[in-house]
Amino acid sequence: MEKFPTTNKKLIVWVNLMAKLCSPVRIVWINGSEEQKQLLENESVASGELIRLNQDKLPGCFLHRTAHDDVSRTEHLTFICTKKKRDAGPNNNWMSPAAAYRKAKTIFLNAMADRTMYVIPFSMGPVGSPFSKIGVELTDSRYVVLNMLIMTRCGQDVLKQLEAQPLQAGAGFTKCLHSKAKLDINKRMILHFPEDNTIWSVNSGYGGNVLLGKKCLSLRIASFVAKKEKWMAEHMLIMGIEEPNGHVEYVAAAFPSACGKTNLAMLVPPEGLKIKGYRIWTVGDDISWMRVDSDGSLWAINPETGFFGVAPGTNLKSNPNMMETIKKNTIYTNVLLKQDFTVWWEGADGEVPSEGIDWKGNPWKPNTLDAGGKVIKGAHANARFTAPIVNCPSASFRLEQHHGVPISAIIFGGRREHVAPLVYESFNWQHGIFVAATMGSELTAAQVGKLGQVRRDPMAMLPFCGYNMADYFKHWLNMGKLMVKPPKIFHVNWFRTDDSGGFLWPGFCENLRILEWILDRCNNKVTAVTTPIGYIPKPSDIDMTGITLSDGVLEKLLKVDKEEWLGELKGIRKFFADFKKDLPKELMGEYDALMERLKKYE
Ligand code: GTP
Ligand code: SPV
Ligand code: MN
Repeated sequence: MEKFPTTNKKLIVWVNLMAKLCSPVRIVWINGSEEQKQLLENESVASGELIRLNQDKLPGCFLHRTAHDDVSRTEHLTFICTKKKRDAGPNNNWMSPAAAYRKAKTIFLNAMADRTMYVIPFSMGPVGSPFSKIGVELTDSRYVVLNMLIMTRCGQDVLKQLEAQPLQAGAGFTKCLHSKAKLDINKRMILHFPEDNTIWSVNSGYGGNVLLGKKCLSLRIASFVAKKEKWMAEHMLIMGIEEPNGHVEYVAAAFPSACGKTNLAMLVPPEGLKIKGYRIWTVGDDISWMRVDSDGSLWAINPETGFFGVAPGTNLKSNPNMMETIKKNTIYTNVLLKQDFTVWWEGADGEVPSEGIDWKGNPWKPNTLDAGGKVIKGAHANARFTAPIVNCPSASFRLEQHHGVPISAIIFGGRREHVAPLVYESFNWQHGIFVAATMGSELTAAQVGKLGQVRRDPMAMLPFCGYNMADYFKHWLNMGKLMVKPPKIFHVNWFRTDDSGGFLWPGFCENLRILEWILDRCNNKVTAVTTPIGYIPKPSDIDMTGITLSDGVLEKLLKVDKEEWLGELKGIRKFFADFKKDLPKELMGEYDALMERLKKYE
């Protein structure tokens, strides 16, 4: 056994205790060195966990395939384990901590008997920033280690920071235990113990379930901590929009999984707007930690250092910056392997390959049907890549700044064929929280469930809020009171369809036109039309230089339909009812006011 490279007693005791439970053959501490990373890559290739891709075309890149039933987050197997069931809320699956530990211990027992246990000290946020939190993940998966090395700041610097931390509230580390065990879906559990600052995940090897710094720590545990410490942990991208005069305004945007955060965060200005000289700076594509700084504004950091992005649909047209980002030092998961050891997915650039090895590891040819008559996909719909932010041509120059960036606007959005207009602005902070708390979206391949079904996904946090969402709404209301000038709150929908199901809005880079209106509103440069649901743009205030939509399409995109919204209110009422008397009265007040405004609307 290697000597432990730390003097932190709590850490030493805990690692020993977990090792006793899982019985690994050895313990290896991740130090963050290039040398150790290469060793792990070589071992992974030898064991078959990774396939080394064509090093001329994709230097430093690898392919990984998960188990066939382990391809997206399993929300039904994800639990918040608090002493009181009420504290987990109707938005979470709940287990008592005692029952959860007891059950999980039987699964973790000797789970690493023939394996190495890796100890990954990691920092979410720049090491030493007042925003940052430290975690330590124990895992028996090299794939997890190599992904964590891309997604977080790992290694010796973090251990040093942990040792230097004074014994203050908020210090310490999140104890994260992961084992692939037998990848048995029937014994898969993703357990969060916010009261113990602990996460246990077992029998999965899929990203969101096992890269414990990501959704588990940075959202579920962090949201719980953030409420206590008066800050916010959100499922949001952060981007800077450099205006023609060189001034950069930052916005944060929350869309549910696979609804366009990554694409928006790194968009390239469209032809028609290029002449204005806009430039986009990517701060983050998935998670935002925000706090009120001494100036009374809301400041945000991205706690991660990498992207874990959806592959299908990513191409030079939809996301040229990402195509550049994933050319090197990238781990691809569940994509198609081409004959020349490069990769492909549905919606990639160029021609469909004539053959390859599909995400399940089977020989593949286009348009082959499965037993049920469905076309066999080369890549899984939730195939992903893990790539370092620093590879991204639009990576913000403020990524390492300890205080982050100031946020001018918060944008919420969902995937809605109908009802929600292209963009609208809330009347004020409280109304904005109502808009966010009631947002709906159609399910995607990022979660296990029925595709296309609309579900309420408040703030895009339904799967990630680590406590009772009624208390989360209260926390949002309270945060507004701490700010001198809270950001304006908007809602967008890129996914409205026409009668034949086609998207009405071209989306992707064209979304900058909507961001432009949003910033104009923040800077009081344009007036707007008042509707019952909020302010919408006058069509003439959206700069459409360079694109033409058919007559009436923009009006259709911006339409607020009274009957549709009255229907929407029914769904909202049903959703609110789940929170019983815990729901903040302000939200019911907003509901009633919207109802009144709609009744009067023609
Ligand atoms: P997570 O990583 O799961 O949190 O998702 P994300 O929100 O980052 O999603 P991502 O940007 O990867 O979006 C994935 C899907 O949204 C792909 O199918 C894209 O093609 C689609 N998409 C993104 N932006 C747009 C848009 O403006 N219009 C349309 N129609 N589709 C979009
Ligand atoms: C999401 O599903 O929202 C993701 C991917 O960002 S995962 O990390 O797997 O949760
Ligand atoms: Mn996400």
